[in-house]
Amino acid sequence: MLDGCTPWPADTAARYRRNGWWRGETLGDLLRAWSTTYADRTALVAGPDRITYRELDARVDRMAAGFARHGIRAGDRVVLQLPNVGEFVVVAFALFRVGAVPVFSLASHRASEIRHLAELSGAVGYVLPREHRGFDHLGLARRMLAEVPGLRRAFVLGGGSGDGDDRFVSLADVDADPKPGYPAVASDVAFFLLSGGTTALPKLIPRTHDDYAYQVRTVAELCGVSADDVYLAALPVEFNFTWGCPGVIGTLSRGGTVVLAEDPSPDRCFDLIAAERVTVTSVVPTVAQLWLEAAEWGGADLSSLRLVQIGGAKLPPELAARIEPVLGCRLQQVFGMAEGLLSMTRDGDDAHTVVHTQGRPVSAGDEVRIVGERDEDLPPGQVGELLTRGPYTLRGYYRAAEHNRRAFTADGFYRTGDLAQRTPDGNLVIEGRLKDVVIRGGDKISAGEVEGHLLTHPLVSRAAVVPVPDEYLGERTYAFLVCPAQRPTLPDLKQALHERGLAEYKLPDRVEFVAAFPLTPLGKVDKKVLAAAAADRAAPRDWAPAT
Ligand code: OOB
Repeated sequence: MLDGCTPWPADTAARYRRNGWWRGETLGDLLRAWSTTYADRTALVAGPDRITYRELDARVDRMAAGFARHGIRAGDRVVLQLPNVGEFVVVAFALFRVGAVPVFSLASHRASEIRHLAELSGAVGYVLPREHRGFDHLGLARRMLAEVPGLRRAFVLGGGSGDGDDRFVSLADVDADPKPGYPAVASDVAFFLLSGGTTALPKLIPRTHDDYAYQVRTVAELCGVSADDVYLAALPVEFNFTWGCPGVIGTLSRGGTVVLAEDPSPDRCFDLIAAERVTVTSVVPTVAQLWLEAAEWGGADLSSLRLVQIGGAKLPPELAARIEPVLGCRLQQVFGMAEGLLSMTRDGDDAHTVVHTQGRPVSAGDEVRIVGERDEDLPPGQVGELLTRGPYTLRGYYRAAEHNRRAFTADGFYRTGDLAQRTPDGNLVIEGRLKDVVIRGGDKISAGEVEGHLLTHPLVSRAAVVPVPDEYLGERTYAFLVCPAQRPTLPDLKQALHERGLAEYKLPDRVEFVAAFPLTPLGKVDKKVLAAAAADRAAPRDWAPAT
């Protein structure tokens, strides 16, 4: 396995193989097999483009050879930042085939995030759009190539640099005659997902070919995906939910059709659902709410939908109860994480289970513990931290030995930071979380990361970021600041964060200045008190000055 990753213990890996869960197949080889079986069926619909399985496989082969010709080798890391376009799928599989490892960045990431991901992963390449939603990615790439020493090449969708710099390659020129025999290995890392962020900077989650192929096969089976299904990728494709739960890969594994939406707005998605006869899709609760409102207006033809998966953040039961009657299809609640574990309600579940729980883990190999403060197992009905390990859950973040000692138990359980209880009939209910994260819409924002940026402002001496409940986004970001000398203006603060290259969605929605922070008996900032005060604007703020 790639240096810096934590492999599963040998006896555990052997058991996963013996059980037929890990089959020694790489994702690149699997695409070849699917394209042989489903040759002339439509694999991908993206904008005006429709491509068959055979064409997809051929494009992947040519691009893999193209990457090899441009010096990308097995084990090389490549930051992949593309919106929902067909090229995302082609690039990802081309890199899988070569044995190179894409790092799935978000299209909304800016200098701060891309620099960190490129440095941490030791990336040699960066795949990006020339421009997207008015943002000059090419300019960002120029900066990254200048600032990150190991980064050698930028592959640009929509053209090269245009000024003769040969480190910039047009993605269209990543094309060569295919050659057989790439060295990708199934037990090795296929790609990196990003952690939802409990630490100041995002961590990299290694996903192996073996573990991801197993996840996708299991979920596609559980969701009854067939060649008749049409999956709408409404959320960003690089999100684990969209990519493989069953998502893009799960649909391809069964001969179905993947339709890529530029954004999850009801306007765009309802047209695609009607035109392409979409049967399955996955959204976060915020998007589900927008879809419900739009569907209640009437006029949309959603009759082809059979299943809407909702996950990524807490789905309020009132919203859950409206899904089936308004959208006219089954609801599946999904509790998942880029790190691995997926828990889902099932087709045969009764209405109460589907509306009020997040279902059960998808694999017989998933081990879940709900524990109290001393890591003791709690009985059903009691709320504690959810720990998990299993055949598609990581054993360690990439190059993060110190953090891993805290994030995992000695016997390899991942501490999710989520608070959950198990119902007497074995379903999980997510009750909250211990980790210092704001879940704004579907986006995970690390409080520590935003605080770190706020603290670089010369007028800010202390910063604490907490979630505040929001009707539309579920949560918003609320920043408490201590500025003893003088208060910065809001536009000034926003501008400062912007200049530091922080992605837009991480900017605090609201800022409040206080004289001091409330402290816990151990002298730590008491974020529970801060969060309660943020939720209740009328609450007193007379916290004693910190000593
Ligand atoms: C998904 O993955 P991530 O990595 O962006 O975020 C994981 C975290 C979980 O640890 C939990 O805190 C929260 O998001 N979460 C939920 C939830 N689903 C995820 N909290 C409450 N209820 C739910 N249903 O978000 C993700 C990955 C794959 C499939 C679905 C979601």
